[in-house]
Amino acid sequence: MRLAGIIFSNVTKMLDFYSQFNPSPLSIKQFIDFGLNACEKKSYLFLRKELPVRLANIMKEIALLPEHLLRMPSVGMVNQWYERSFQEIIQFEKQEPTPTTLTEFCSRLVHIRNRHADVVATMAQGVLELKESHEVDAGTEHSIQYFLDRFYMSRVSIRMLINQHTILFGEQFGQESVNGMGCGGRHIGSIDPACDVVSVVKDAYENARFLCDRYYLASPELQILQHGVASTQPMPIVYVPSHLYHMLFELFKNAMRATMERHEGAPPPVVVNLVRGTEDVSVKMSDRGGGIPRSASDLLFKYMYSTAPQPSKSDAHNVPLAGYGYGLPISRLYARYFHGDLVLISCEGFGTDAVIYLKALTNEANELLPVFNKTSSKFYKPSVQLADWSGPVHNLNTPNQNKEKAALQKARDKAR
Ligand code: P4A
Repeated sequence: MRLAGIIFSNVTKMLDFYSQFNPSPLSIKQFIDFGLNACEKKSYLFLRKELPVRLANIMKEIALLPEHLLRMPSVGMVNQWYERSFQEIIQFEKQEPTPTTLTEFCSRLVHIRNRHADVVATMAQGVLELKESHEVDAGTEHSIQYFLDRFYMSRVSIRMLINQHTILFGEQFGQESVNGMGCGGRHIGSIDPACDVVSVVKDAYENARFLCDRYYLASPELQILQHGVASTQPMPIVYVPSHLYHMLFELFKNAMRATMERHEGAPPPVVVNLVRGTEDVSVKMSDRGGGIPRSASDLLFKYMYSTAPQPSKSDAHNVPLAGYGYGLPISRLYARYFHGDLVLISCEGFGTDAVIYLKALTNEANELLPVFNKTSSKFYKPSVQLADWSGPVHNLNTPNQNKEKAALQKARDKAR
């Protein structure tokens, strides 16, 4: 008992210590410059401080979650994973970068990455447990949305750091073998300095089409345009291909599902427009799937609304395409992670445009990281917000939120 107490108070102290530091955001340019002059000792010295800082910053926010949510078993499990990983990394605090220590550090990072593999699904389970056991008011829902955006963004950033280090310095992974990105050593960690947007678009399309064909026995064609004209030119960008793929795959699944549900007979194509501007690279995906009303489009990015029981294993073959899950909110985080964005512009009755914006310049593509401080912590104490704009005109008996949800449910049911 006494030993547990000592360990507990020590970890609490270390958390307080590391959470005082702000995370240091890196730009894609810095990741690349660092990777080109790869020095394992420098990387080790940076990460043994930066990883605990990022972990401590987000763990402080976990501690501020609504009591009800913190008590859910899945959330407790995630919390324990973070505590364990934090403890393991601060073991390196005073260890000189000897060859043995560097090797141990690398395999510890791989171990930690595996431990956290199911964090997204487990946290979603926690939110589900909360919804099933408690009435969730609007203030709590807002806090949870605020937290999950920051929590998943923190996780994306920590995985980025771990991937860069382990791909650059881990010996068991040759440059060629990670995530099927074996394009002859061009990659710098998980970054491709000549990531061909056109081939990532085609790849994501083919994989979404596979699911679409299996479910609907047909699928929309793909049309790729550059600056509005048909083109077979590659468009290289400096980016993390897996992040871009993740966003595009999600958007293709939605576009195909809406299109197939709307059209019997020949479905209209999904059109992807690529443009490189001076500030942004924009990828716009347009479908003619009938669109969704404005009141419902915000809900597509809400975790609480997207959270629904997973289909049972025996039903699994019935829902292969899009549907419930954190697909859109997490895709938007990937876009925002390097200061891009993902927006939906829907015209109800016609179709939806989804636009991914990416920074065109590597020195402007900085990590966007949650920082724990007094300002952020006040978002976890939902205060009563008095409206200072008149509300929408609506049926007195129907709270507006319910109307929006009903509209989205209707759009979804149509798409089933
Ligand atoms: N119309 N437009 C979209 C959807 C409908 C849409 C839709 C019915 C709604 C929910 C869903 C999948 C599709 C679209 C492209 C998008 C997003 C929504 O990127 O055509 O599953 C969650």
